[in-house]
Amino acid sequence: MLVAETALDIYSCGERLDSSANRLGYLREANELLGNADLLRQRMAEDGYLLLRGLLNRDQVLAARRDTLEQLADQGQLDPDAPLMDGIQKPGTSLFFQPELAQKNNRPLQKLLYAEEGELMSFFRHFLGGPTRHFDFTWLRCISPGRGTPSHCDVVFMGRGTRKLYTAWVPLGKVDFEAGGLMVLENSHKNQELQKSYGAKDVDSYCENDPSDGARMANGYNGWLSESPTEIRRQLGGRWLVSEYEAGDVVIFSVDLVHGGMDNRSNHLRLSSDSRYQLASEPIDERWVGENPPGHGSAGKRGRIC
Ligand SMILES: O=C(O)CCC(=O)C(=O)O
Repeated sequence: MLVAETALDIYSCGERLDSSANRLGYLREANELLGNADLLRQRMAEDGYLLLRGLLNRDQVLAARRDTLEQLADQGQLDPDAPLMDGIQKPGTSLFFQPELAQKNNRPLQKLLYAEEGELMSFFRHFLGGPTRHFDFTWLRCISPGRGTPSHCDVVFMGRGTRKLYTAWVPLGKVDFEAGGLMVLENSHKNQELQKSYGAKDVDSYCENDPSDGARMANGYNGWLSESPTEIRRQLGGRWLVSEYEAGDVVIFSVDLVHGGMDNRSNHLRLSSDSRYQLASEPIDERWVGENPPGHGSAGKRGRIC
């Protein structure tokens, strides 16, 4: 099926993406490779991502959704007259990033993402070929109607350990094109120039001896590659690849892959989590581990002489 035939209306950062067949396409599924770790690794090298439909237990995903929405309801963020599981906000509130709702032990989301014998950890042991470690910090997103996440690569936020680090993007419930969801830029993980320039940055590092870089730090460099998905696609080539998602689906991708979020044009919150996995034997980015990971706070900043 050609995207052009379906007249897809995809928006990101307020821009409508060009739906020509050479500019917009669908993510391809990798489920048929699940039994073979070599083929999964080959596909990852080729595509920079793996879309795995129904890998996760749907009931566990919905339990994580319910628990997250209950926490938001307790905070008074949801419309009390709407069904909880619809995730309708109280008028006048705006939400985006809610990691603190995911940090507590024994919550359904923690079990879904990190239980040793759960589907995700088992998948990563198979895919990575050894004992696996995950970051302790979980990026939980409850995204209000409005703009999605600008284009970026994860490496600039978490590149102080191994580069063989993978993100699992997990929709917490159905995410159709109206609600948005993850989109990735085809073949961008193979762009050596990008990796040497943008991909060598670290959002929390700054030049102690360079006032302009220091100033940039003080202003809070946000790590985005571009806030125009149209312009970055024009510069880097490839197609934006998109999909609708169901509870249980997961997209696993490389830290070098350019990706972003589609705008949420629905009337409800879009819930998803992104979590990170690597071989336990490889170096890990210290900003994202421990009981209270320092993250991008002052303890995570690193000055250097440039
Ligand atoms: O869900 C989104 O809006 C973006 C997700 C993302 O940037 C990530 O998983 O790294």
